[in-house]
Amino acid sequence: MSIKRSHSLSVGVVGLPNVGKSTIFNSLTKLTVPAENFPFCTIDKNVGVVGIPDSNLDLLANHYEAEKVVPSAMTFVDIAGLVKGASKGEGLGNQFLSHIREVDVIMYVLRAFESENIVHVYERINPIEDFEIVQSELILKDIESVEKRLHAVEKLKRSGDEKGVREYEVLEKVMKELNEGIPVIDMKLNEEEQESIHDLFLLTNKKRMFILNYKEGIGRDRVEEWKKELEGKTGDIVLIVDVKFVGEMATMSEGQIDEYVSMLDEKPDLAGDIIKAAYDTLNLLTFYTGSKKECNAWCIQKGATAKESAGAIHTDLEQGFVTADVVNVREMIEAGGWAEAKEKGIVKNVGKEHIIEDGDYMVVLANK
Ligand SMILES: Nc1nc2c(ncn2[C@@H]2O[C@H](COP(=O)(O)OP(=O)(O)O)[C@@H](O)[C@H]2O)c(=O)[nH]1
Ligand SMILES: [Mg+2]
Repeated sequence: MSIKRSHSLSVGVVGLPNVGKSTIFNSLTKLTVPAENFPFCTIDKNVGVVGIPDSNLDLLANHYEAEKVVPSAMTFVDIAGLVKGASKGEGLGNQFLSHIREVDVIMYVLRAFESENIVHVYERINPIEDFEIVQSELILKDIESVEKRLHAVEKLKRSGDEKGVREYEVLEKVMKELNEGIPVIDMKLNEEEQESIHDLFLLTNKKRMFILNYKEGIGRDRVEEWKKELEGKTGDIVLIVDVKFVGEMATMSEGQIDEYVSMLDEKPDLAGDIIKAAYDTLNLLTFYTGSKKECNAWCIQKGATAKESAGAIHTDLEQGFVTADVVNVREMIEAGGWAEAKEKGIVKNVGKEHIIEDGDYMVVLANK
């Protein structure tokens, strides 16, 4: 398994025009806590980094009375609407497809609301078909990439080069399934096959999650049915969100929000729900480091070792990794602190192959 060592993972907001992508993007940027050390920062108008609210990190920072608190972050990219023909450059298609190449997870926003004023490009409400239209464009783009690579590998294959022959076989298999309309992520490729297409960064090889942008009036039953159908088709997480309402909430005062929310069963938590879904989609966990100077939350793929996790903090810590001390962050604080936790015997000293767990607090010892 290859583990991405990064403080920040990125989510691309993808869908047809006029489905609520920018409304979501804008709300996310407003709804996440803009604390001193992790302001929402807009890199450009379509890219934003959101600090992930985290109660464990709050506890830890409080415990150390930390001077600086750095949460793990999620980058959102508002990718302009894709339409039929985008893969051939229709609209500004091609350019935006290249933005998708850079994200870790594709968040499809699908329209499940009616509106006389806001035109649906295909003049009907059908989120399932909309998903298929957009995904087809990504598939077409992948076909292009695989085709190019097939040509390049053909010579190698003809020369009898063993690696070339094998790669050609994999590419042909992928090509055949793409032509049947199957995205790479659903092809159940084994590790070796994944390895040989890795460098192509295929668009449909990315993890997906879905937002059904729903408004009363379309019928809750219908939306629930679409959700089930999408879940069945993809096996992915599908959230039903009233995007416009959440967007409006982002501009309301605390008092107005309380008044609104008192009429609902529970407070909608768009940022929290989306971040949790993205974490689950990417199979991530959070671990912590801390001192009086600085407390950090880090995210990494489940299954990562102590050494790989050290690499998320700093590459030097991974290269020089000797050993690590690990304890659940809440248990450490409940014990009264690091020294007390050690005394109590709940701190484990672990080697490089030890698998890190969600909520671990870690101190790395490394040769620099
Ligand atoms: N009626 C209604 N309008 C919405 C909803 N979500 C978004 N909109 C509106 O639809 C238009 C397009 O939204 P936008 O977020 O810009 O869509 P994008 O093209 O996907 O980025 C805007 O005028 C939004 O206010 C919704 O749930 N209901
Ligand atoms: Mg937009």
